[in-house]
Amino acid sequence: MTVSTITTHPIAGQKPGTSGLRKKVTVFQQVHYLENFVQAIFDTVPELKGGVLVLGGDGRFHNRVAVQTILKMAAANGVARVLVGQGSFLSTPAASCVIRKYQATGGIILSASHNPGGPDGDFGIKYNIGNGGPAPEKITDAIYARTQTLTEYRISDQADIPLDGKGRHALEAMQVEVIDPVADYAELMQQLFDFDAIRAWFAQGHRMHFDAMSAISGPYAKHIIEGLLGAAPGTVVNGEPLEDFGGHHPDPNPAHATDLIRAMALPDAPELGAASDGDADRNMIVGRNFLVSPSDSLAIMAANATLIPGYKAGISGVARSMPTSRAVDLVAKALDVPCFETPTGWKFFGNLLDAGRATLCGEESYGSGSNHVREKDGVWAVLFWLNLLAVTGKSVNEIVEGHWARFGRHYYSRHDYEALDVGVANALMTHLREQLAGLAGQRLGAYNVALADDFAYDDPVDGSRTTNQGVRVLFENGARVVYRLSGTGTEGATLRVYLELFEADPVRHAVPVQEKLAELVAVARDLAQLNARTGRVDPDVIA
Ligand code: VG1
Ligand code: CO
Repeated sequence: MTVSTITTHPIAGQKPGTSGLRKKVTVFQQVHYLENFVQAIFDTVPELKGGVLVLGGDGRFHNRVAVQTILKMAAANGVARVLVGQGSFLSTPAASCVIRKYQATGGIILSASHNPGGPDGDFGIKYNIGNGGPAPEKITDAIYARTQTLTEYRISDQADIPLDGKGRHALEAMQVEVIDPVADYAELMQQLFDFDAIRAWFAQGHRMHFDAMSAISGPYAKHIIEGLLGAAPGTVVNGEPLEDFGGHHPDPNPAHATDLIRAMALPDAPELGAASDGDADRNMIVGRNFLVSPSDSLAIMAANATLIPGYKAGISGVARSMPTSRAVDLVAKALDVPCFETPTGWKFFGNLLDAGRATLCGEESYGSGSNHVREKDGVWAVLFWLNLLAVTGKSVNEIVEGHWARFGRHYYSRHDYEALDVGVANALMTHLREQLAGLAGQRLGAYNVALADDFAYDDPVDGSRTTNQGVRVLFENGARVVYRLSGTGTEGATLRVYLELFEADPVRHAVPVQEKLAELVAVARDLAQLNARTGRVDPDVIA
C-alpha cells in the first residue's frame, strides 16, 4: 500500500459539468490527475469504506488503465468489494442496473459519452450513488471542492487484476468480482417488455437496423435483439466496441448517424432504425425515411406506456429537461399526471424517480428512460419502440403521425455552435440575460414575447434550488427559443439554441422542420447578436 503526496492540484478550475468530469485523454494522463479525482470521491463518500463499488466504462481508450488504477485505489481506501464489468465494460444504464440490483454503495462510470475517443479524444469519470443515478450536485460539488485541497492519495502496489474473464480475485483485503456486463441488464429488460410479442414480430419477417456506432451498446444489442429476440444476424452493425469508435463521433443524431439515416432512406429499408451513443444511454429512433424527434419519442412513450408490460398499470408522472419540447406536457395533461420541468442533465430526474413522482423521463438530446434504472437508457428505448411496433402492428411513421393528429405537432430543432471562444460565448449569454427584464411584450419579427427568464429549478423533493440553467424566451403563439452553453464539451464553448413551434393543424404537419422554423431561427440569431458576436451564421450541428 502506498500513500502518494499531491503537491499541485491538477483539477484546479476544472469543475465537472453536466455529467461528471470530461477532459481530453491527455489531460487524464497527467500525473496524479485521475488519482486526485478518485481520492476525492473516497474522501467525500465515507460509506465506500467497507462498502460495495460498481466499476466499468464504455471501453474507450484509457478505460482499462483507469479501471486498474481505480481498483488499486479502492483497495487502499478500504472498499470491501468491487463489481467490475468483464473487459472493463459496463454501459452507463447497465452500471445503474447493477448498482441497484446488488444494492451497492455507489459506482464509478468511465465515459465521455458521445464525445470522440482514442489517444487524442476525450475521457470522463463520474460517481453514481446507491440509487444507481448520477450523484446530485451537493455531492459533485463536494467532490470537486475536495480535489482542490487533498494532499495525498492511497493506492495499492499490487499487480493488475485480470479482467478479460469472469471470476473472483483478491486485491489487498478487497474482493474483486468480474461480472458479465450484459446479463443483469438483459434480465431487467425481460421484466419490462413483451419479448414474446417482439420475437413473433421478427419471426413474421419484420426487420430492424441497429447502429451501435462501434460503442458499448453493441454487446447489449447483439445479445438481446439478435440473441434473445431472434432478429436476423447483421441487424446490429458496428457492434464491436472500439477504443476510438472507428474514428467517429459515437453520437446518434442527424449529423453523426449519417450511415443509419442513409440506410433507412433506401427503398427496402427495415421498419425500424436505431442508434446509440458511446456509453449506450442515448437513442435515436428512425422510421422509413423518417426521423423521430427525441421530444416526440418521449411524448409517444408516455401516451402509449400502458401497451408495455412494465408500465401497464400506468405512469405516475413524467419529467423532461427544460429545453425538451413541450409535446410530453400535453400527454401528461391528457393522462392527468404531473409533468416536471428540470434543468438539463439526468441527475435532476433522480429525486422524482425515487419519490415515485415520475415514471418516464427524457431530454431532447436523444435521451429517454424510466424508473427501471436511474440513467437514461438507449437499448431500453429501442426495445420500447420494438414493443410498440409489435403490439400495434403500425409503422414508426404511422405512430408518430397519429400522435401529431391527436395532440398537435411540436416542430423542434437544436442548433449547436461549437468551439466558440469561451469569452465570446459567455458575453453572448450575459448580453441575453441583461435584456431579459425588458423583453416581455416586445415584438421580435412576427413573434410577441410573452415571457423571458433565466431558468431556475426548485427540486420539489429535496427543496434545493438550481439557478442559471438557460435563457428561455416564450412567445404568445406558443413558440419558444432557449439558449444555453454546453456543460459536456472539451474544446472552447458550445452554444446550444433550442427552437420550438407548435402546430395544431394536421394539414400543416408535412412542412419540413427547418423550413417551418426558419423565421424563428432568424429571430433567435438576431436577439443573441449571434453573427456580430461570434462571426458565425450557420450552426455546426443541426439536430
Ligand atoms: C448534453 C445534453 C444533455 C445530456 C448531457 C449528457 O449536455 O444536452 O441533455 O444530459 O449531454 O449526456 P450539455 O451540457 O452538453 O448540453 V451523455 O449521453 O453525454 O451522458
Ligand atoms: Co451518453
